[in-house]
Amino acid sequence: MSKFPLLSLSPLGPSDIQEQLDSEFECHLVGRDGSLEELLERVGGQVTALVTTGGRGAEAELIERLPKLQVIACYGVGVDAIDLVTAARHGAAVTNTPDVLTDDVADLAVFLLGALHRLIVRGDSWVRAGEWARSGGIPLGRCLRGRRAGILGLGRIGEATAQRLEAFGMEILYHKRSPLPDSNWSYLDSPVALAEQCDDLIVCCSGGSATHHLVDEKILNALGPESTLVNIARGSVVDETALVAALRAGGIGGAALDVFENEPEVPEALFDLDNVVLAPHIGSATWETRRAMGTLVLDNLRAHRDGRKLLTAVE
Ligand code: 8YV
Repeated sequence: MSKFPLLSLSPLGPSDIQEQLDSEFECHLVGRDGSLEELLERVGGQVTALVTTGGRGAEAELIERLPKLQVIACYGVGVDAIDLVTAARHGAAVTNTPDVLTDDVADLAVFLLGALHRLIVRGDSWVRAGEWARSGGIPLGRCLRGRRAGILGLGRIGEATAQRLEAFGMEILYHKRSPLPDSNWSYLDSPVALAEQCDDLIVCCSGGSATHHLVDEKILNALGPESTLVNIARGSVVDETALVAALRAGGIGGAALDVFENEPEVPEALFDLDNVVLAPHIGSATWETRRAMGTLVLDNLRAHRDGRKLLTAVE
């Protein structure tokens, strides 16, 4: 069988997954095999598949330079950075990696919220700096038990996050397009109403134009100084300028963030705030999950190459 030429914008997770991709396909990897521009000039006219990540995506200009493109395989669940309209116009199918990362991303939401309220990061710095012995303990934290978690976007990741937080004794409130038919979780019919009612707003919705700056100054005001924000979804969902202003002015009580508007840039105005926990977009970043995501990318590419139905096509 002739090898299937593909352009990959990023290596796939654990190295054995990338080795598998290299052995089964004619993989042209940006960085390793040349710059994007060099590879586009060299093989852009032949490649039939593009491998990208949730963060990198594929813009219209790139898709348009791949005239034989048939499939875009995204190593990530979020496809908001892929120009789906242009892909469809070019007849290119898009696949992503849902389900396999749900648990890790939901776990991280809980860990971030716990780290924020129990002052884990602050305590770590305190110990390392010798302040425990010098100055005594750090201030008291807050327990999760009894707080109201507001889940903004109750899809797979939102639901898994809610289940975990419920196990910590939190009350679950949520907003999505329509309420769940049978649930003891409380439905709020707007993001503002959710922000007003909850203690911790957990952003779990998809990115993209429909949710761009959904969490704006109005929502942050509705949260108020006793409440916090956790974002494990996409940086674009939160108006970062408004968030920084609210945090600096004490307009909200704190934030734990895994995603940012212009990754890997993070506003320096957050660095000296004690009530902020920052993570470098690690929601799915475990060996186990990255292996499962890489395997799913491979399986989708194999299915396409062999003329079988794609496993996880984005509809
Ligand atoms: C990954 C993600 O960080 O799934 C997504 O949409 O943002 C993350 O899981 C990314 O796609 C892999 O680099």
